[in-house]
Amino acid sequence: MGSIEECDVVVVGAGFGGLYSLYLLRQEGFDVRGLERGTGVGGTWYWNRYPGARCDVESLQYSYSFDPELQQEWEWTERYAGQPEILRYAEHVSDRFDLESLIAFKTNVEAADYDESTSTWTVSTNRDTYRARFLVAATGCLSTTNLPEFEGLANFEGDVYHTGRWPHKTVDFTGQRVAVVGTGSSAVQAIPVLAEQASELTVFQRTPNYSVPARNEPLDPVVQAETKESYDELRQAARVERSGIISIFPPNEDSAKQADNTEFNNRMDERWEHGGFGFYRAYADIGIDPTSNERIAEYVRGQITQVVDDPETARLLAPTNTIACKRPCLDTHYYETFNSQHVHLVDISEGGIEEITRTGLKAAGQDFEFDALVFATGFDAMTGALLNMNITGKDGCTLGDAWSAGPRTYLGLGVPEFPNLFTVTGPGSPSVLTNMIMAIEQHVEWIRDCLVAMRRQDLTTIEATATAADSWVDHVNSIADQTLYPTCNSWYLGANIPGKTRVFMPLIGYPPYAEKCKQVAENNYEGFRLG
Ligand code: N01
Repeated sequence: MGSIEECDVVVVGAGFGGLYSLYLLRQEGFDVRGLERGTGVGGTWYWNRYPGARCDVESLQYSYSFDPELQQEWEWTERYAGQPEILRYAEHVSDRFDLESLIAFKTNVEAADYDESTSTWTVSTNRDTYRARFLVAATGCLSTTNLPEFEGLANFEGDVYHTGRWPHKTVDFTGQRVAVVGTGSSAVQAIPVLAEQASELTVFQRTPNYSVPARNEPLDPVVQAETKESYDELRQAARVERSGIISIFPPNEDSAKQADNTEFNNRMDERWEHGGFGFYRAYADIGIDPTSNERIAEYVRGQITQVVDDPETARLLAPTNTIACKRPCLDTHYYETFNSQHVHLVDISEGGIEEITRTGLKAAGQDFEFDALVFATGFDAMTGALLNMNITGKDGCTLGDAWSAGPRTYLGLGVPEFPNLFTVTGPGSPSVLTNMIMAIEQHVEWIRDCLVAMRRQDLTTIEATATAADSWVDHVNSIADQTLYPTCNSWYLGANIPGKTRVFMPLIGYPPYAEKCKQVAENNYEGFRLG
């Protein structure tokens, strides 16, 4: 039985959200503790060590902006940083600002209970217990892995991996027969690298995904130096851009369906050749007009047909659903990989994985034998990590019960019946639909300002009102309903997890959201009850 530690704030998670929370709250004189289940900092980039793991936001923009010296001194080596480099960056930030001394590692939150009589949270872990006025959940949007309950999985005698829980050692697949289940962003990154090692690589695809080339390359030192010279302008421009990312292509206002063929093809070719998410901003109506969307989808299908030699494989790889209503993928030679003789694609859209056997698996009516199974089956996104903490608020109300019809937050920051709990990039905030680090900075700074304002006014509790949360959830949904996002079975909707309530979780539109948060604070935290 561990000890009970008293502090002002407990921050759960030592990824980018947790590290920045610890830094800012300590700076304001709060006694703050970090709890992290891993043995080191980095969050997403600590766990997702699968071959090929790489951020698909460009490195110069997927980084903290809060400290001018930090952003000047850190040197990125590639256009898109790989996982080892991002993890080194997180470790550097932790060392530079001496954050590790605030964090208890290998510490898993087992329960968090709110005590109304003292207005404090008791956070129980596998080690010590913590009692704090405030609880900040910086637990990440994609941190609870989804490993479906495949029949017979325990019987498999080879090695089993999940991309989101990759072992902390080098895994060498040389000479092995490897299966990959899933074709989302993680698989799209891992498959080309696994194919370099495996003797046979078989990909089991339930739904094909659209992917655009990343065109990763060593970062040009001149580009890096020029960016650093005008970093403040770049960051400021990103904050008023929905994606939080500045592309070399300015966002266009015109419609894809109205473009003439030559203009359309030239524009799409240029963006395809340049690579990156700028492709999806070629026309303003990709996300709202089905005809425009289909025209861009058809362009990508055309590219797949050109790249993939075998017509049947190309047909299977070509998605037919709305483009970009699931999270788009960026790749390095994903489609090309299927031209290798030892890489096979199996369509499991009809029957799924039927069974895992001692020596492999059964799917599409066939038996396959493997040395290793790699599950790239994604995450219980946005709510999984929060619900796993077994949080209980006022009157014994559990977060699981409060969210049985889907997550209900105000601004993705506060939850009615759960006073003094803050969710960093929680459901109902733009989070995964914008540059995550930018979204994290905005949230953590808002929380810092809130706690400072409360201290100044001698207040001890803050709780989102039910009315504010209800109208916020309606607002999030009404914006999503104006787009094509709800037309796919995406993890944005929770549709990837059997039994999860289907509701669109992130908010579309970062700049108005940040403005709204600012106004709420200026109006003395309108929509929150202060006590
Ligand atoms: O997970 P996913 P991911 N049987 O949920 C399939 C971020 N990310 O880890 O589409 C068979 O996208 C599932 O099939 P279907 C990014 O935001 C970022 O790849 O449900 N297959 C799908 O193909 C991304 O969106 C980077 O039919 C099953 C796959 O598994 C998010 O993380 C890199 C199945 C899961 O795809 C999640 O990506 C990587 C079953 N029972 C990830 N269940 C960056 O570069 C699921 N599947 C920043």
